[in-house]
Amino acid sequence: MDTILADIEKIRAQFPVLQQHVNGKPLIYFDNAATNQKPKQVIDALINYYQGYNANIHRGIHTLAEKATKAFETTRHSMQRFINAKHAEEIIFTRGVTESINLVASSYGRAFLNEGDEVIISGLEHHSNIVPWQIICEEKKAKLKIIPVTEIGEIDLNGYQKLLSTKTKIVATNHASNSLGTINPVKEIIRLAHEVGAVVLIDGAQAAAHLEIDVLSLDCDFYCISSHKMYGPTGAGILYGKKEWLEKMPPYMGGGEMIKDVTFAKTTYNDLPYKFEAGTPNIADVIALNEAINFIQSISKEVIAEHEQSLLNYATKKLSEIPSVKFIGTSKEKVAVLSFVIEGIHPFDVGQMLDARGIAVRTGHHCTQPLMERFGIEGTVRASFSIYNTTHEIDELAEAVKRIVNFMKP
Ligand code: 7TS
Repeated sequence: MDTILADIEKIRAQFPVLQQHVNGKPLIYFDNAATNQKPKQVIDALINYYQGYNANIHRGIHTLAEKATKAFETTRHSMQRFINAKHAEEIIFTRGVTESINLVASSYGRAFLNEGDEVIISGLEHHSNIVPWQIICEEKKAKLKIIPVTEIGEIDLNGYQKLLSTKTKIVATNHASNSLGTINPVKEIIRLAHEVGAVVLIDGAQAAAHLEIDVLSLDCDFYCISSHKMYGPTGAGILYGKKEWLEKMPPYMGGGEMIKDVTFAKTTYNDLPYKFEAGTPNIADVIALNEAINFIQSISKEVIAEHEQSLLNYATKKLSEIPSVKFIGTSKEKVAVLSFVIEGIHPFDVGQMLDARGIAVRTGHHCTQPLMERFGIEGTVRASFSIYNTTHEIDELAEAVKRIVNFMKP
């Protein structure tokens, strides 16, 4: 069942970037896990802000400043509903997932990590959910432990349970893997971490546009989202944090907006969420993010997931018919990411040859070098699908891969 098919041309028409040829061929955009394309309503929101009411927020009393502030805060409330957070002040605007994770590692880590404590991450993580923990663990003399990954690219839950102990202070993992697509059993991961008193951060970069997110039901302590992976602009994102933690955490950056009162002797900090929003934020992009949420909700996550799953199944079937293609990551529960290698051909060469036919994929380690090492490879070719992709485009990909295989045959 794929409800969207009847309307696919209407959906595609909303994305101006798709209406072009690349290297003489109609663009086929399969690099959605890196960043997905923006519907016209998001682009219009950016233009409307800059042309109509560009002003700094929260400080001015003039009309434009009030209008901009209202639009900015509207996104906070939309995001609260989008992820089912209890309070709007639990939504902190950041530049994206990378900054959100760094904020927690630095602020929570500085306040609550001690020598000998342990932080657990999984072997499936993006470098953004590895390096910030390495930095704070080194500083605090804490230990970083890694949950093993199984042969099909899933988190090994038994291995995870063996790592958990009263020394565990933080568990951080992604909701879905950017390299393999694996959807992780985050609810179970969170429940088990809470049993030993650890807090849990979920990197939702690859979930926000594809999966229902309900932070109350998940009961995660922190959840991170990047706007640009959910049809919104680059340079914006959120950190969701439970109020009880955010209130106890020290500021991440100092500056304007995050203070109540400053003297040279002592500064008092602002209330949530502003305590974590120092300086002029990314006003335009946060305002336009609201339109990305509206776009997703106008279709519904359920219908989006249904379409993307049918594309994933179709692509898996088509590419599995090509003998030298080997999939990396074959979990049953996946978002629409298909990673593969072709025997004897470097992923980079495959990417270049696909680009020559107007097909955009990502090749390489996808910022998950330890995961690539786990599979004994340097990288993969990754095709990731979105609401505007079609089975016809997948036929083109399969045809192109077949040609590459034949062309490169020794
Ligand atoms: N975590 C995951 C799971 C990701 O996929 C990414 C970006 C990040 C964190 C970092 O997000 P950012 O918005 O702060 O950059 N992933 C990718 C990718 O797969 N290809 O390009 C960027």
